[in-house]
Amino acid sequence: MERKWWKEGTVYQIYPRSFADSNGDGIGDIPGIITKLDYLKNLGIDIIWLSPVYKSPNDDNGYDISDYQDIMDEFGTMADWDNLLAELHARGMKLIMDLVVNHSSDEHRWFVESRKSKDNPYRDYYIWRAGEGDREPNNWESIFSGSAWQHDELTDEYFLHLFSKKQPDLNWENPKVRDEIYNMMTWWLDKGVDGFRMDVINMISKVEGLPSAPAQEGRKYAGGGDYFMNGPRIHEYMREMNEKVLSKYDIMTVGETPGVTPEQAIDYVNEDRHELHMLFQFELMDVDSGHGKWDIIPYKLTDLKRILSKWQYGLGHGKGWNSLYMNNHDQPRMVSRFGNDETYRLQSAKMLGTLLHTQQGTPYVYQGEELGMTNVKFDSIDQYKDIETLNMYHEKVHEQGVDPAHVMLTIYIKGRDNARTPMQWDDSANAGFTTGTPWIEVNPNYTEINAKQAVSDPNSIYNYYKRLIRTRKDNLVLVYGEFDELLADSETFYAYTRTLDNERALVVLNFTAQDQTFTLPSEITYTGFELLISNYDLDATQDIRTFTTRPYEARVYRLV
Ligand code: TEU
Ligand code: CA
Repeated sequence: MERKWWKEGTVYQIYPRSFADSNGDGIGDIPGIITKLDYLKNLGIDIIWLSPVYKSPNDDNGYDISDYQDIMDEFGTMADWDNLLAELHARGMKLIMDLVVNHSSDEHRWFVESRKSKDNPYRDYYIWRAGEGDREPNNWESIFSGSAWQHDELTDEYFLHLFSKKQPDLNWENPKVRDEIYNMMTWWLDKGVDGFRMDVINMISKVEGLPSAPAQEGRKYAGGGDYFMNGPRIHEYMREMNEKVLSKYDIMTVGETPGVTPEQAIDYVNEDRHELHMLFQFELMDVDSGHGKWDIIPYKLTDLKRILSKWQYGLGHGKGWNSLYMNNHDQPRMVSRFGNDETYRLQSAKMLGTLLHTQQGTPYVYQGEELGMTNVKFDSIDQYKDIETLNMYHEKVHEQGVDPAHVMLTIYIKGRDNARTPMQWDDSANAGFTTGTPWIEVNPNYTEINAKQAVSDPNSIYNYYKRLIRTRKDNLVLVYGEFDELLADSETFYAYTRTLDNERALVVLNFTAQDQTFTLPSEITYTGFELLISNYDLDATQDIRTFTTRPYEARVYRLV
């Protein structure tokens, strides 16, 4: 076992727009983040992943970048950013930046040039095609609704955009594009950043000829994922990036890779491959998706466990390394989705946190998760800001005639703005996020759920997370130990052991809102045990062969 800082550390994701506003314009900013670093340090965070802070017209809140080497005006200046990095490093913390290079903004100077003429030197920086008659070059659907192609009058051609039409896809086939990107990455690394989270990095290689996807009945466009996810040249690009850039620094890399299986993941993260350190898998995020994310289907605990355990076994024993997350800026709030955000909000948030910090992999905490922040239900679609949500609503309600009330329900369950309401710092106006008018409304439950309350309450989710992070650090078996599942068929418990040489830990999680009796399978033998952490008060000397758990109870023992 080779120890690595990016395996032992805990990552905290900051979505800057919604984190802390320092100047009252209603938008979170870098000086605001700096004022909260002690709060994060106190929690035990080692690594910050900062969602994009680059220059951007904000069609997709910074995931549409118009200058990769400058800072968005609303967020501050490069001097502020330098200051952030210095303040983090002074506290022994690291910073990883979001790298969004599947696409840029249409306001990036490369695209401004590219659209000018068919023989512009930047034309081939993007993916331009002639139409099929008066139709798009193929039938791919944009992930943000409608066609993935936009017609441009000036040259009468279409450009590809897998996301919004203000996010044209870069043409990775062009070696000049790759060199520009590698140079830009090197520039940031030389400034001292500690790694990258790579946005939809498994979409950068498209199948040659860009073939149409099989038509879907009653639908104008179809998902083209088979032709742009894990495409033919993806590993060539990843190895080139590693060789030319990543391998020269002691950094951490995590690829965001929708649709990847554990077998495919190994090809990205196995050490011998020299590509990336870890990936964000989406199988858990899709556990409740039928035909696409907005078709919400029920699932059982065994479905959730099957997915997580498959990834634990799939990347275990040195084959790879997992990233452990249950929410981020694109997903509903973890406690609302996988726990119980009413009667058992505290207990279930702590139980889910226990799961994330006791499997093999690097845990990611999304801002507000440590407070048990919940989903939001705005009355009107006008209160929503997210482009994915708004495009979907428009298409469903105005083009397909779906009942708006039904669409609103799906937004309450799955909409990205659930994660983007402002961070709840205290119970003053606007949750202490801003003295002005926030760019998106705060969740009205901030009077009860906020950081000020949580930091001072020994029983809070925040203080439990603090202990959890400490416990993982103090017990390397929880970091490096191999995973073995117990009671895989149980619809009540998720239980597993972790084993590292002669160290062993046992994790028992009650996923229900009832008291439940747990019996340790007889093949697990022990001569003694020590309670490492639990979300309930309990008699730690009580034998563990069989015991009663309370709603959403979590226990972690060390076995000897
Ligand atoms: O998201 C990638 C992605 O695949 C999205 O479809 C994501 O799954 C979706 O938002 C869930 O509804 C990344 C970023 O995380 C996201 O914020 C960006 O909007 C997107 O890429 C484009 O850059
Ligand atoms: Ca601000």
